[in-house]
Amino acid sequence: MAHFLGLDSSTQSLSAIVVDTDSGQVVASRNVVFGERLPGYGAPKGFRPNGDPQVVESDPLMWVEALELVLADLRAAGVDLSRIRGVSGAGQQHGSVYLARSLDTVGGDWAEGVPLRDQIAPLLSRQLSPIWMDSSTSVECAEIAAAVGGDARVVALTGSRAIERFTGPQIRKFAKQQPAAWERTAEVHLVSSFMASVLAARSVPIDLGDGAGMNLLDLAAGAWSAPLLEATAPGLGARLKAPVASATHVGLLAPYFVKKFGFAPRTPLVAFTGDNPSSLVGMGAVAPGHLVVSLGTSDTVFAAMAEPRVDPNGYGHVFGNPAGGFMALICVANGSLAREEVAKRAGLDWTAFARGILEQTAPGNGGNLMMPFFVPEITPRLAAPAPRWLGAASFVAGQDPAASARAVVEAQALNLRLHAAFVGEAVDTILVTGGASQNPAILRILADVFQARIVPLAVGNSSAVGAALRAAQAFEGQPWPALFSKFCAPDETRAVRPDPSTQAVYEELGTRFAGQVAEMVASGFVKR
Ligand code: XUL
Repeated sequence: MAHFLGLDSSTQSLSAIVVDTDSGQVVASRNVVFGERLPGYGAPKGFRPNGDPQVVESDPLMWVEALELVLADLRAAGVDLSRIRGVSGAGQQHGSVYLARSLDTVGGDWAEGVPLRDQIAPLLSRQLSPIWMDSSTSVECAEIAAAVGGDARVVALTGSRAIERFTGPQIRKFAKQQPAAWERTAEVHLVSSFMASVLAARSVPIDLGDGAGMNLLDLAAGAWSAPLLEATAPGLGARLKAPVASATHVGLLAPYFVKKFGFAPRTPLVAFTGDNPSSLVGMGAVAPGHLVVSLGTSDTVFAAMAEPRVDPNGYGHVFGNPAGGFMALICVANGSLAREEVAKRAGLDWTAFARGILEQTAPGNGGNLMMPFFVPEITPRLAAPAPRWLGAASFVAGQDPAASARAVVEAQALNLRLHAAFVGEAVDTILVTGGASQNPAILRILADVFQARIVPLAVGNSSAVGAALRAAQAFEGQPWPALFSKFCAPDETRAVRPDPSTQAVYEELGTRFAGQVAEMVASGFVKR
């Protein structure tokens, strides 16, 4: 029987899923939530609180420890890891790990009996990794764009403007602010390639899917762009391996994992990719024509693209499609953290949150509109946390919990709708994934705001599923449609149809929301 392991190292947790491609069954899945299982890292939500809201960092050793925990959890659950025929994975995009020695110097194995984190700690040239929520590099973005001839050239080469959270601007800031540590850095990894390298105990290259989120990849050439490398940091080209296609067989699981967790000797690894590209696979959406909304720590909207096309408004990105070609994406930073913040202020658990929306409030929320921005926002570009409220003066979370719950979700859906045009043509069905897609009230609001049928899949965690399917496709050569029919089936029992009678309400609210966003952007919340 053919079992494949998919891993997903995301902002708040690390997940693992084992699929059996013969039976079409999910054999097991486990999730290690960093804040719960590894509280010693001081990162309750997966990143370290920082006095500056624009600086967001995580400890890569936390990811390494979580990797050992999740594999131990699978074993403890009775999963026979010796049956795994291939492993791949995904990582939160854009985050970077800095190493003083290339992981190739590790030589393909870790010392037995010594925890991995203790072996990797001395290799780091920077203790903390900037992650995708960091928005502190506006200056570096402007410098990079100026050095290569302007924003339009960065967009033409990489598919995105120079973007604060993207790896190139982050590398530039590090090299400028800590030149000695940059000098000591021998190798830079993305979260995805770092996790793959840990498993291989040697340096695994970045894939084209995730590599496109760095402001360094020449999309047309599928290679690092010489002018961008040069504009970013001295000697950067020597610190990155050439990027590889996502289906590349990049090595073998180190014997350390074979001995400790019972994998078969010489278990092969496929290149890891970004969580969103991996999710494109896990949603069965690698061909154009499917639109996906992912509701996680970040909310994203993405779709496969026939030809690379750039966002005239500067928000959208072009990443690599792991099945070949490209994908379009927009990303909203105020996803689950904003929903959780409102739920907390309103004193609601998720059941009460959903009930408040469905039973105690009506579409349009009596005209109450929230600007749902609690951390610096990517789409639209807003520098400061700016919880702003419109409507009745008394409308404050805590005083009207149900209305607050509806307000945050309606505003988030309107924000996605406002900015999603670049990603794909209006469709009558939208696939939905991510933790919040379990919530029927959120699906109802999405259906009504987008006037589209909202369809979750039967198997959750599309990013980890996508990783397992990529491993299966690479090693077994099974066609994508065969894998999708087994693991990406819609859950029609939870699908939600739009209510046409709500259309006018959301047109009116959407117009007000767009006006308010324009006002915020014009009034100095914008960074540059
Ligand atoms: C995408 C992005 C986020 C992270 C979160 O551009 O920044 O969706 O990938 O995991």
